[in-house]
Amino acid sequence: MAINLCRVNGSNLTKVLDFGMQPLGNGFITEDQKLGEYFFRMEIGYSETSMMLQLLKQPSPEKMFHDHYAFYSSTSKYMANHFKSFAEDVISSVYLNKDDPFIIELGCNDGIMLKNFSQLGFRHLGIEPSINVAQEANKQGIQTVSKFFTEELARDIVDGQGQADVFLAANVMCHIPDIVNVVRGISLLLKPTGVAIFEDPYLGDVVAKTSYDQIYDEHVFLFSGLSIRYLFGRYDMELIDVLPQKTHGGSMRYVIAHKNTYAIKESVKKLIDAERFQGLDHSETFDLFRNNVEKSKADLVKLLKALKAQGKKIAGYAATSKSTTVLNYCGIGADLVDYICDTTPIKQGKLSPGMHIPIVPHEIFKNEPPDYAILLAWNHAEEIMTKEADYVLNGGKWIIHVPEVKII
Ligand code: JHZ
Repeated sequence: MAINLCRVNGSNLTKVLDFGMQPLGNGFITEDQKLGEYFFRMEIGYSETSMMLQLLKQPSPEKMFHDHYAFYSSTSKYMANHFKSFAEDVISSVYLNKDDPFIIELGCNDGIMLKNFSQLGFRHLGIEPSINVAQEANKQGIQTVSKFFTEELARDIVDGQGQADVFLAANVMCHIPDIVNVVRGISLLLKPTGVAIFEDPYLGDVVAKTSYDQIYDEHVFLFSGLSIRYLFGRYDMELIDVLPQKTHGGSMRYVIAHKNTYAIKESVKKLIDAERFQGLDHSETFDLFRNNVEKSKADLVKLLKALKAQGKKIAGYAATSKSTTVLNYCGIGADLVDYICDTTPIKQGKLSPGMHIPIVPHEIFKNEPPDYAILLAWNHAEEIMTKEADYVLNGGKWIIHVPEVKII
C-alpha cells in the first residue's frame, strides 16, 4: 500500500512525481519468469518538515534482498579503491578508539569495505541480509551475519559483543524504510564516543543533474544534510561532519555522534546553507525537478528513435539498478536497445527488469560493437571510457543522459 505520511515524522507528503509501474531495480528475470513479474507503482513525495524525499510505496525488503541479490559491490575497481580509502580515513580518524576498537558495517555486501579492517585484525561485524553476497564476505574471512538490522538486533549485538566505536554503512541507509528503528538501533549500538559514518547518493546532486535514475525500489529515501540533521536530531544525536563524494554520480558522507560529544564542523553549516540556497527545504524545488525529468525522458526517447530510424545499432552498457527506472519510465525496450552488456555473471543470460532487453556478457560488446552505446553506468564514466577507448577509436559513440541527453 502506498503511504502519504512521512516515514520520519508522520507529516503529510506532497506528491512530486509518478514514474508509473516499475519492476524491481535488480529484478533480472529469465524468459519463463516474464509472466509473474512483479511491478509496483513508483511515486515519490516530499515532506516540508522533515525535508525528506521518499517513495510513497516500497516493495517488501524480502522481495528486494534475498539469496539471489544481483548487485555485487566489487564489480568496479574504482569502488574497491573508494572503500579502501574510506576505511583508511576511518582508521586514521580521531573516532577510532585505539584500545580494541569494534567496527560494525551495515549492508557489508561482499565485504568490499570491511576486508580493509579484517585484514588488519580489527574486531568487526558485517550485517548483510542478502545471503549470497554475505556468503562471499564470510568466504573472505569477514565476520558477517545475514539479517536485517533492527533495534532488536542492535540490542543483541550489544549484549553479545559490546558497543561499537564506529558504525559504517555505504549505499545502505537510504534503502531502509523503517529508518526510525535503525536510528534508534544506532543510538543503542554506539559507545558514548562512538560515531556513525555513512554515505548515500545525494539529493543535491540528483536535483542539480536531473539524475532521476537514483530513484528506484531500493532507494526509499534520497538524503540531504537537512533531512539527516533533522532525523538524527529527533533521537538525541547530531550531524557533526559532511564530506561530499564523487561516487554514484554524487554522494554525501555523513558523520553522526551522540549530542554534545564532538564539535560540529564548519562543513555542516556550509552544506546546510548551500541546500537552503538550492531550495532543498521547500517543495516548489521539486516542481522544477519534475519538469526537468520529463524533458530528459522526451529528449532520450527522441534521440534513440531518430538513431534507430537511421538503422543504427544501439546497445546499453552496464545493467545497473538505476537503468531500470530510465528504461521503464521512458518505455525503452529491445526495439530501441538491442542488448545490454554487463560483467556480473548472475545478470548475464537474463532479461532486464520490465523492458526485457537481453543482458549479455561484456565480450559481445567487444566482438559485436554497436554504433551507439548508452552508458547506463554514467557514474562510472571515467573508468569505463578509459578501458573502452578502442570502442571510440573504432567509430563507436557514447550516449549519456546525465546531466542532459547527449552524444559524446
Ligand atoms: P552501479 C547499486 O546500483 C545498487 P547500480 C545499490 N542499490 C545502490 O544503492 C547503488 O549501487 C548505490 C556493471 N558494470 O555501480 C556491473 C559493468 O558491466 O552504477 C554492475 O552490474 N562494467 C546497492 O546497480 C553495474 O554495472 C563496468 O566496467 O545502479 C553496477 O552499476 C562497471 C564499472 C560496471 O550501481
